[in-house]
Amino acid sequence: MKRTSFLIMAAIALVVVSLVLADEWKEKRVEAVVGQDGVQRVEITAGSYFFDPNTIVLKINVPTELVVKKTPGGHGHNIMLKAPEAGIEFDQELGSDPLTVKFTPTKAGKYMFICSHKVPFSKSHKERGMYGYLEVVE
Ligand SMILES: [Cu+2]
Repeated sequence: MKRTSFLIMAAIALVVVSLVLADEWKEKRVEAVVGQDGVQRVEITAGSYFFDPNTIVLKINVPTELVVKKTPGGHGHNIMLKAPEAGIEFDQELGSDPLTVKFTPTKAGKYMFICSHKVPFSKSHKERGMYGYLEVVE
């Protein structure tokens, strides 16, 4: 009986540890606000291995600027999304200066952006949680 409860405790501990160590993705949602110049702007911070926010609601047919800042040091990252049918297409490396990605979304929908970096024999940055969504709404 004692041995059984020890095994159960060990199993529970293992689950807890693996949950803590898992690369988890939690939604951080933001709705773009249209500025006086008619442009909707959102600032995004990119780091190992996340985009913050990672769910961005955009209005359709409104010029958009995503200002992407990389956290200092650490790994190199990029931001990539290819949805030309929706007027959204970018693939740019992030440097120490903020990067401004400009486009006008023309089709409602949910589009995934990612960091496409990957080191051989290891998980890709996307697999580690470095992805997010643009939700284009009417
Ligand atoms: Cu990356």
